[in-house]
Amino acid sequence: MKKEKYNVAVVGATGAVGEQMREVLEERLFPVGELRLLASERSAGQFLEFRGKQIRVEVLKEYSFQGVDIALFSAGGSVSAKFAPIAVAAGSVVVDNTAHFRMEPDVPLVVPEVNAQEIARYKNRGIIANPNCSTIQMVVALKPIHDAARIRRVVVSTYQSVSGAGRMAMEELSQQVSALFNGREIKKRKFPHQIAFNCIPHIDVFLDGGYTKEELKMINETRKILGEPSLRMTATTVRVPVFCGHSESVNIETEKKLTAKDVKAILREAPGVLLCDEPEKNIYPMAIDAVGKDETLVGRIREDDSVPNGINLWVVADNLRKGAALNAVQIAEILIRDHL
Ligand code: NAP
Ligand code: 3JM
Repeated sequence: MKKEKYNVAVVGATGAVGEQMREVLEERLFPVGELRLLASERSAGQFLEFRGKQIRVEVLKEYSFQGVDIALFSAGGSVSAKFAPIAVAAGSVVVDNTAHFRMEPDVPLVVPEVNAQEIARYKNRGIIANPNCSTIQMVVALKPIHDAARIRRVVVSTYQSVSGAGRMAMEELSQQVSALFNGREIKKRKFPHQIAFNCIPHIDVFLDGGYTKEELKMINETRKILGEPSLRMTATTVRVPVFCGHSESVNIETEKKLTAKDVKAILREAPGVLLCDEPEKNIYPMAIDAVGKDETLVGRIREDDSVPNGINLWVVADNLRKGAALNAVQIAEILIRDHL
């Protein structure tokens, strides 16, 4: 018999993503029985609101998952590495927001608008991985184009907001702006350089070949989600002094010719996409407009005449919502509807 309510744990509940998890669960009327809010000793004892009630934040422990049906993890890779298997052993299904399990072949990597059918494979390990924020919004825009004309190559450059690096990173941008206006010395903790009034072409660590881990995440995750292991793709990921909302310049080449008009018609109907493309009225996607929205905004659609079948797009979404919490909750909704 189907349950009416599900006990949900949010691991990393006090973080930038964790906060959005509570908001999205409440907004979408997810049938939550008990909500367990878990974090480190640093913030245990704090109270956070959910559906008008104050819930006490508990320290994440081995026994935290007793009676939990669904555990939403966003407390970093090492926390997921240790505690996701513990949650699964206690009977929870884990939706993990970190990079830790994403590329494991038996763990489904899911964006519901793109590959919801993969959710059924949660049974392998009890874990479903949520992709990187920059990957999610891009594949929401690319999937319908891929279905119509087969994408052969992708070149993406990102303009990623500081909220993607967590709460402290947002604080760092605020403090640097204030310090610079007041003639004080700036402090650097989360970013290797001043982020205020700057762009830093460096997200996550540098790996082989001069790429950052964030760039390789985008490439590998896109291939896995689209089921195209040899898709030709390259990425440059850049941190910009925006608080929330990631923007991306995406250049694609397709097998079949599509005009800009064709692409607009495809994206107008695409699930999870909001077409914002009226340049004559100065309408195009912007981070400040994407914040708080569920959709991925797509605009600046035009043909790239430097190659036979080229198209340029500008893709923007709320990285804490569609890029993290909303995508995870959408996965959980399908899980309870079809599988639990
Ligand atoms: P954040 O604002 O820094 O929050 C981190 C959260 O993790 C806090 O609740 C923190 O609790 C908790 N935490 C840290 N270490 C812990 C430990 N040892 N045990 C228990 N809880 C611990 O970071 P965020 O932006 O929310 O991101 C969290 C994670 O989600 C990232 O590390 C990443 O893997 C993933 N993610 C983030 C995004 C994004 O756009 N931000 C997108 C996709 C995935 P305390 O309050 O106790 O410190
Ligand atoms: C977004 O493990 C960590 O410290 C988290 C690093 C991180 C990640 C990640 O690799 O899981 C910060 C922000 C992500 C992500 O979504 O890939």
